Amino acid sequence: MKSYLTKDIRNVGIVGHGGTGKTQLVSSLLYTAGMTPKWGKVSEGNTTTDWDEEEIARKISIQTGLAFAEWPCTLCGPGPDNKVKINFLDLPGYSTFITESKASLIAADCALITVDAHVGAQVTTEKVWDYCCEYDIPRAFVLTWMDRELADFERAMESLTSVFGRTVVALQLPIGSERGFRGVIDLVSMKAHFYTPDGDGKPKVEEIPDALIDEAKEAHEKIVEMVAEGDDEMMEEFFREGTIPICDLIPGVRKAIVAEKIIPVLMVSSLHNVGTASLLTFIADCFPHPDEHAQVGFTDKQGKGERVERKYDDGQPLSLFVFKTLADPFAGRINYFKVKSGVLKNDATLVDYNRGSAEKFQHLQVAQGKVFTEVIELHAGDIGAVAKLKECATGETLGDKNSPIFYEPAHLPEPSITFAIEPKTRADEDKIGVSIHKILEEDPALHFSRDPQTKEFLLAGTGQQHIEVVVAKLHKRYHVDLTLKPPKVAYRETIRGKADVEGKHKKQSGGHGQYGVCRIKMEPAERGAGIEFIDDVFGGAIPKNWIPSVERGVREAAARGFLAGFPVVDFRVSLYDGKYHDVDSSDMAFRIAGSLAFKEAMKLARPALLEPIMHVEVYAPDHYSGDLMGDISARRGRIAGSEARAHNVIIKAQVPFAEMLTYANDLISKTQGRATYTMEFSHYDYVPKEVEDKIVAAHKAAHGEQLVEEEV
Ligand SMILES: Nc1nc2c(ncn2[C@@H]2O[C@H](COP(=O)(O)OP(=O)(O)O)[C@@H](O)[C@H]2O)c(=O)[nH]1
Ligand SMILES: [Mg+2]
Repeated sequence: MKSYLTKDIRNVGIVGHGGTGKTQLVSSLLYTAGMTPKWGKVSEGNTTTDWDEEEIARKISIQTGLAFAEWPCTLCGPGPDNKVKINFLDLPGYSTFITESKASLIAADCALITVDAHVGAQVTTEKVWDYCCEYDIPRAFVLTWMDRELADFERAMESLTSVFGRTVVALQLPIGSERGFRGVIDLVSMKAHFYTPDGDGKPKVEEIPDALIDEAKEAHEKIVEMVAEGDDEMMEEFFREGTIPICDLIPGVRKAIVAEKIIPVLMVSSLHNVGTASLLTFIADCFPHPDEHAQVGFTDKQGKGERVERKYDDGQPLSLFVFKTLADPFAGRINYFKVKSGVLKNDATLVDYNRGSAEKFQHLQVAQGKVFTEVIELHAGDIGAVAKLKECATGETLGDKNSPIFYEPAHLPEPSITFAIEPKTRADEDKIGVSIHKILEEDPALHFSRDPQTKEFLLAGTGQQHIEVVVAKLHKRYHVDLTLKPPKVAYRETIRGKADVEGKHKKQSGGHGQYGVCRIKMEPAERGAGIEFIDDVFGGAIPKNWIPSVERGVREAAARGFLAGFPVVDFRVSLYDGKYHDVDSSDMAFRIAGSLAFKEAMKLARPALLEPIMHVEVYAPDHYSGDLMGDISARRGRIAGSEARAHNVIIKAQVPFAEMLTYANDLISKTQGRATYTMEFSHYDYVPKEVEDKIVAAHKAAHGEQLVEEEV
């Protein structure tokens, strides 16, 4: 295949709410461009970018899919050499897997945000918009599902401008609506593109039908004004001629998009292949090439040192950034990377700057979904794949050994839910470490650890579905069988009152005795303070070297819990007096005294349970509003507010995490899957008394009553 120069490359991230049709769109664009002989459908499980077995089984995207199309660019003039290479990053949209989108969008230089033409902007639409802002990439909206019942161009535009502002502007008008959607009017060239539904995706270009001409002219003028604004040369031309000729308008629109002065809106029916060729031409003509996207590297991994300027330029020293690692059970590890500067040649040996090791790039490839094609070189800005590097993984920079540089990896949120997993057999337990390690390589949103107290294996991720997918992968790829236990709520204990007590440890059992006495005051501290220990001993009532022993005794006892075995936090202890014995006192004696004093104090200081409270946002069609708010109240939630968004409502609430464990499934069944929600940790708050009683009783039933008097 031809090797494309930087200016002829477009790296497009496809992002948007789950189910808006990103994967189907990429599949139809590839078919229209003649890249795939067969037209893949999500419903048939044969699209190019959802090729993983979990994706096919669940009919949703879970990980980044890579693909590319070659398509003519109008600005490059006629002839066989006028094609550009469009790299697509098909990114997951369901909230559980959105971290993957953020991690891979870092490789894009522009983004298409898909929006359901019936629903308008949704929770994830705003979220991916924020990612585009963070990476500072130009973007366009694509209205998808234009063929569906109740698809409504004007209402979708209203929704987008109300959420994202007046820079959002339509570059197309629909021809026909709902099942009669037949094409688009290109408002830049002022031509009508008529498509045959379920055809080859290429339009017949004709004059604009009379019925639409007035509307089209008005919309065209609006674009001209927006493009001319802030551009002196164009403004002059505009005033002189009253308009801007179409040959100057395409570069003008392009410039405005690249400068993020306008956010264009286009439209398609991916399922019926209407509008796809027009969209490809838009990407080739109006989206930036990599070198229009500023990049910066650093002299150190943390990005705290000096900046190093680099450009997407073949003439600069070679560097590349790995944005995604796949753990393929057959091919081994595959790394997706973006060439950030220089030209990468097949068989090159590079230095992995993060590890200081050498890596050989044998069999340089480009990916069309799971089909890899070898290439001889990749120019600055292009995206490629390579298998069998020794160690290198996501987030690392490689390059020329003489010109080290580090590119900052994506900032990903912490996992929000933790499950304990239990190997089914001894053989499973033996295999678990190695196989999970492979999955961790391809999934930066996953954390694996072991509970130091219970010795349970813990998997933390972005949601229940995320962990279920990991368990399914472990089973299918590595034949490791696990049982997923219900997630645990991380309760804490604290005190509401004060206490002033003595802890005395005295033992005389022949030979050496043990003796230590401490007096402490205990009181609540502010939320989040943890444990504060103050040394208030005067006149050597306890020698200096035993004071840390008392503190240790208090902290160890606090970690074991008092009411129900959860760590006690947010209190202050001041040690103000005590007694010791020249021979019988020891570190151990004072530790025990500290622990006894703590337990004594807990009895008096009105102990209480704390629970994590989550900030929850639910997004749903507005007629579910009453129902959903009632449901949140029933979950002990507090509604913080609700906002109308076109025909949808956003409900914001604070809800105890313990009541949210079943929410994902309950919300689907309450709304036939038409609502979505996001959830993040907000703060800790007291558990209501009747709930607390139940938790304490359950703990006692499981662990017996020995808590208070147990030995250190
Ligand atoms: N009628 C219709 N269905 C579509 C269209 N685009 C996607 N779909 C369907 O919507 C579902 C979700 O599509 P998919 O591409 O997986 O969405 P993604 O989550 O955004 O990648 C699939 O069943 C598609 O067949 C469209 O333009 N029209
Ligand atoms: Mg998808």
